[in-house]
Amino acid sequence: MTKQLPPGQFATEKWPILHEGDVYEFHEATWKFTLFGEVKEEVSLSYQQVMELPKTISTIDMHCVTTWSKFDTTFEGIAFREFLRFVELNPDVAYVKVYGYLNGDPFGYSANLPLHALMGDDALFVYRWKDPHHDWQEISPKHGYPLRFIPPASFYLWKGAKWATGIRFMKTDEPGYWEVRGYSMTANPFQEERFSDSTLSKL
Ligand SMILES: Nc1nc2c(c(=O)[nH]1)N[C@H]1C(S)=C(S)[C@@H](COP(=O)(O)O)O[C@H]1N2
Ligand SMILES: [Mo]
Repeated sequence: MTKQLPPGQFATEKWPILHEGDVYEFHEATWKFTLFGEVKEEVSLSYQQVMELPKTISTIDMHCVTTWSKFDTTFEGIAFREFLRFVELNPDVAYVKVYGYLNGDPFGYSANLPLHALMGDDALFVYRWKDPHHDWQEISPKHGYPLRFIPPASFYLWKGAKWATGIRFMKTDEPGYWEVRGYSMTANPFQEERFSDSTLSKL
């Protein structure tokens, strides 16, 4: 299958590393994953509880707003939808924020996404990967170990929180870490939605 590069992107075989701040150091005893916001009851899951969830393997393209795209990385992880079994959503929940570690703050990084876009096999909290040049291996600490969100390819990769720590359910859309700093709320690479103010894309 021939794939289309989104406008303004180039293909890379390597998987570059990009993030703000330091690299999270995993300690199973203190690690937890929290489901909160517009839910009947907030819940925190242990590492063991998360790793017992059903696994999904899928091949997902990554498009970074800094213009590299990496096709055909195969990930093993837990589909976003598997976490819905733990919470009863309040009426009219339509958006989520996926949170990740940033510089000592478990909820320092976040990215907003529409809930309806995350129900498939291509919205995954991942812990292993492989590609045509690499055999199965753990997600490295720099790529987000022990659990890293990979968004569907219809979103730029900043929507994929490394060192994922939880999901907040929301009735209305709310900007995350990069969205507050001028990046697009909707972030579709095929529409080249890089910045929230489209005049900035001329930079
Ligand atoms: N916790 C956290 N997750 C993050 C970031 C970050 O700074 N902190 N950066 C994002 C950005 S801007 C990109 S492009 C991707 C890069 O992922 P990679 O380094 O695995 O390629 O991670 C995203 N997830
Ligand atoms: Mo990025």
